[in-house]
Amino acid sequence: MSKKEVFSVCGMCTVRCPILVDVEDGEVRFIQGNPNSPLKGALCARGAAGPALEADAERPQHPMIRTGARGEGKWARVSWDEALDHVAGKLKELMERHGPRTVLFSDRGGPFVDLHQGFMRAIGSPNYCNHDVSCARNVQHACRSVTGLARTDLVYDYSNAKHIVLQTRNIFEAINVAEVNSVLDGIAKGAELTCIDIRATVTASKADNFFMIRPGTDYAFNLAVIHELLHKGLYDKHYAELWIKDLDRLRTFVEPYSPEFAARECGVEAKAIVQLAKDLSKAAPHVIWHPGWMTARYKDSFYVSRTAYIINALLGSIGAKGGLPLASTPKDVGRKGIKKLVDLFPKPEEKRADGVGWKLPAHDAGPGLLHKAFEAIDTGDPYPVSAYIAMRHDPLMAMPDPDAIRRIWDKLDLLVAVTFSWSDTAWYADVVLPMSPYLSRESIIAQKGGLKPQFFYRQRALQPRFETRADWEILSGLAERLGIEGFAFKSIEDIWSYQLDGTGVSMADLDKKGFVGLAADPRYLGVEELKFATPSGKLEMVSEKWEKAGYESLPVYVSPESPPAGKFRIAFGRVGTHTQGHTVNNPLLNEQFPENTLWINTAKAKAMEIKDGDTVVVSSNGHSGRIKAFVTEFIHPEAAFMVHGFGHRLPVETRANGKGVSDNELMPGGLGVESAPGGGLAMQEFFVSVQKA
Ligand SMILES: Nc1nc2c(c(=O)[nH]1)N[C@H]1C(S)=C(S)[C@@H](COP(=O)(O)OP(=O)(O)OC[C@H]3O[C@@H](n4cnc5c(=O)[nH]c(N)nc54)[C@H](O)[C@@H]3O)O[C@H]1N2
Ligand SMILES: Nc1nc2c(c(=O)[nH]1)N[C@H]1C(S)=C(S)[C@@H](COP(=O)(O)OP(=O)(O)OC[C@H]3O[C@@H](n4cnc5c(=O)[nH]c(N)nc54)[C@H](O)[C@@H]3O)O[C@H]1N2
Ligand code: SF4
Ligand SMILES: [Mo]
Repeated sequence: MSKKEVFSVCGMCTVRCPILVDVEDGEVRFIQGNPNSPLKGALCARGAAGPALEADAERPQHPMIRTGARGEGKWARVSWDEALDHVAGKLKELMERHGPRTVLFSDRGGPFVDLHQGFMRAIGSPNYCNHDVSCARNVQHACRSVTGLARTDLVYDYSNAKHIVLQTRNIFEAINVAEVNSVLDGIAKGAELTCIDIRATVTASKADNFFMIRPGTDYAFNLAVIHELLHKGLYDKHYAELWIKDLDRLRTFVEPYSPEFAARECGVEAKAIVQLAKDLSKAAPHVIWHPGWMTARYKDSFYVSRTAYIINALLGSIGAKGGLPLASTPKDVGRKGIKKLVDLFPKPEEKRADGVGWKLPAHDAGPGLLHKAFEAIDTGDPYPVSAYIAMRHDPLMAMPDPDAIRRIWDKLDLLVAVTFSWSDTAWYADVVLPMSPYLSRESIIAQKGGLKPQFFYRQRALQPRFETRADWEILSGLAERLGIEGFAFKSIEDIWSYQLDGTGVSMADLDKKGFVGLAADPRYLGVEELKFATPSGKLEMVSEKWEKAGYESLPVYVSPESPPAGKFRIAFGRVGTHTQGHTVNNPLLNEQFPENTLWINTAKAKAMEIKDGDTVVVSSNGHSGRIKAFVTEFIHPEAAFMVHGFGHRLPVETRANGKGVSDNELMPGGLGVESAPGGGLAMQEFFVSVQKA
């Protein structure tokens, strides 16, 4: 009998918690959180269901090349050599015809994307994108517009906070284990919790103050809070003098947005907003007004996030302990960062197909704007995009109006899916390259900033059960066939030693605990020591960069339309037991939560003679789905909420097939509806009809 303990990293969602895996005779016996990490061995339900993913045969088991029409589900089983030869051959042909820029790549983001970005550099295409237009792009750009920094350059220091405001954030169900634990630590130490949502979530149930607001009115709410802070002098004047630019313009702008105004818009009490502003001011600067995470919801979502950062700025909490302190890089703590794979090759000089960096000068070039790259596939403007590799990404489930996406993709000469589970995207692809699940692959070393920066990595706990490969093996295999020696790695050790070169950290160091902390103590800066990256070096209430790109910094609030009779505003979010669309067929998690339901308000349901548990038909955009109604007074009457990720229709996923409804299908023309200055899609700008079945 052989037994071993392997430090690794969970892969059931992109949070990537550190884990310790007990392996016996080549099988996983137990997974726990890495006991060396500050998480003290914690894992969420999805993390615990990892072995079920490994054991599941309902996933792509070998490479496949399509033999029927796209989406028909007819495949030829091929060897890895055949599959990689085929993809590399096609890529070569298309790159010769249109130049390397014709290749588009997208992934799911996260700490290991340097490998993917490195591959795109290696082939010479500027068109690397990630999923973020359907997630947090608005937060990222809102943060840049106020502070000049990336959103992850600011830490949420929950455990030292005195007041935490969660707006459009359901921390206790949309889980990041470290975050859940530090919010609980903060609450245990006396932090007040305020929750602003359109429905009562688990997070709301733990809150001291809960505002159930009318969907899409958060911007009005935030402007009223700013109004109170400024007009009652509740903001941090010393901090403002040091760091805030254009405060007077902000003051004048918020004049009309009184608490009474917001109360009418949002359907909450004016005096509760007044009280909230007072409470925040008392707790300042140890306040976190969360700027949101999944904010691809409304046309003004960028401004909701932006005003959240502005409120934090007025309270002096940007940079403060117990607020949003600045993350440290290895360099900040006197160490060297890992060497990046993207630096192996020069940056392509070509313009990006999505327009970022030239047509759109304010937006970050890193992960670009995927829906705009799809537009380029469709129009051929600015140039032909003919090949697309979706790696660990399922845009047909994750982006609005999948019918429209399929029509655009039909113009591609090559569509490749690299994935560990079946997905709508893989099913529609020309080639499926099956990736090993996280327990049977290793990953590159990742570097994480924070109060204490660290390096961490994933080891392979098991050998792959089927003919699947690690991401680095797949991309190296393609590079080799494309004749790019510099990216054709023969072993993961070669990559690791390149990455660690010059850092003073060895693999043996990483093996001791599964990660290496680069600083002993958290690093907080004094208020005078802060540094921001805006053109002015200040926190910009009026953003120079965004104004120059043609976007207002402080636009007038526009009241969202209320749905007509019989219709609801579509709303969505997460549940603790599933990750997006890709765990719905997991045997253990499917048992816990097999299908989504439609939350609708009791009074509305009564008028429509719908009772709790009745089957209803929800429809829009030529799609209708049958779904059970969850009738509750704990949701705003204008909204119909469903957990995202359901409505699978693939015969190869017997547990998920036919269960629940896909929210994305109910968003006609959704690829063109966005919060333009943030680049995030606006997926809650749609009404759906609901009828009793
Ligand atoms: N309508 C609507 N659309 C949404 C959302 C919504 O709530 N409503 N949510 C949005 C959000 S927040 C996001 S982040 C995106 C997510 O959208 P995606 O990134 O597309 O979703 P995932 O299901 O996380 O992962 C996609 C694929 O990656 C594969 N995969 C391969 N390896 C791994 C791995 O190691 N880990 C993980 N996690 N997956 C792997 C999975 O098999 C899966 O098929 O969708 C967004 N789209
Ligand atoms: N269990 C689990 N955890 C996850 C994930 C997962 O798939 N499963 N995914 C991870 C990812 S990729 C992300 S991005 C995060 C997302 O983390 P969150 O953004 O916190 O999660 P969501 O559930 O998408 O949305 C949060 C809340 O927004 C509310 N909401 C909807 N419309 C409005 C509105 O108009 N105003 C206000 N104030 N609230 C509104 C919803 O009711 C929901 O409760 O979760 C991460 N953690
Ligand atoms: S939050 Fe849960 S699923 Fe995500 S990485 Fe951590 S343990 Fe895994
Ligand atoms: Mo996300």
